[in-house]
Amino acid sequence: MSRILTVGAAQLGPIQRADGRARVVARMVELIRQAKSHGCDVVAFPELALTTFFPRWFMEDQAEIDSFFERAMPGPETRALFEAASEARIGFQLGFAERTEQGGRIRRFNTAILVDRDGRIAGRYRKIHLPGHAEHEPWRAFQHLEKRYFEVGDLGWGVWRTMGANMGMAICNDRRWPETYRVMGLQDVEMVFIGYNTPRHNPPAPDHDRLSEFHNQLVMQAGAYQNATWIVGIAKCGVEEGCEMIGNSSIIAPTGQVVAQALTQDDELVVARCDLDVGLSYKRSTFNFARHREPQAYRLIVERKGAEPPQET
Ligand code: ING
Repeated sequence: MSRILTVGAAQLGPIQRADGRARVVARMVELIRQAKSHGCDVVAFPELALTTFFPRWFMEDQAEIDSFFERAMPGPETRALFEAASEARIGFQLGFAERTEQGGRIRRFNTAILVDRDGRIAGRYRKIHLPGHAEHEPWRAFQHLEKRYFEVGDLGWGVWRTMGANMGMAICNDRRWPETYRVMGLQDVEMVFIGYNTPRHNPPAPDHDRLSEFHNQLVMQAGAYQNATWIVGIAKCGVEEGCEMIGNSSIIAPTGQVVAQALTQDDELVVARCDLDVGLSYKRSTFNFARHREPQAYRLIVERKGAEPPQET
């Protein structure tokens, strides 16, 4: 008896600065309605799905910055999303900016949660790989101040047994680092949700721009195959406040194949029937970690942060 999970990647088109949360939640509820009509068991939304991608601006007024963060989840404006999903008996994954009081101080994270069919938060992840910079760099066409507005996540990459599968999460830049997938692979993950907001233009390396979708797929297809897991990549995309972000939302099988992909850079539900047992033949052969891995040879990966060239011989 195969274990089929019908998954909806709920890609979101642009959210402008003036678009309130209620308007965005209404768009998300419409995607849940579509997901219900396609028999989806779970729907995944992008990174920072409730607001425009605010790290593109340099801000110093903490109240203005905090206007992009959620103090409660669900909160007054997101409760409608939780209610729509639980009424539809659909679980979901949601990315948002989290402001929380922890250890007697305010902490701010780029967060994603996994919510089951009953509306219960089953898992939480806080983004670890924060790209960009911490200070204002006016030479850039737009800023990328994730290192200024968020702390590095403190939860690691967890894997939770929920909705009949071993599910994990990562966020955007995490998908470019192989360690992200392997930490979850070592927890026998079967499906990883990765929301992203990826500007097409990368000011420090404009020659990479034309390869944006290729790199997006390359890293997720590799991560899926090398860890025998499904990967659901979900974009917030289109032109937000003059800044284009790529779509290319994809549902990728443990074989490494893209089984479904978005066609637009707008709100678009991408659906696939995912057989959770497809990864088994890989976990039992090529990627039988217990049989084939040699951790004693991998120490540099943990002990060294930056690359150090060989000594002159
Ligand atoms: N965005 C981008 C990402 O990793 C980026 C940052 C853009 C990196 C282009 C490299 C090239 O997809 C976020 N939010 O991490």
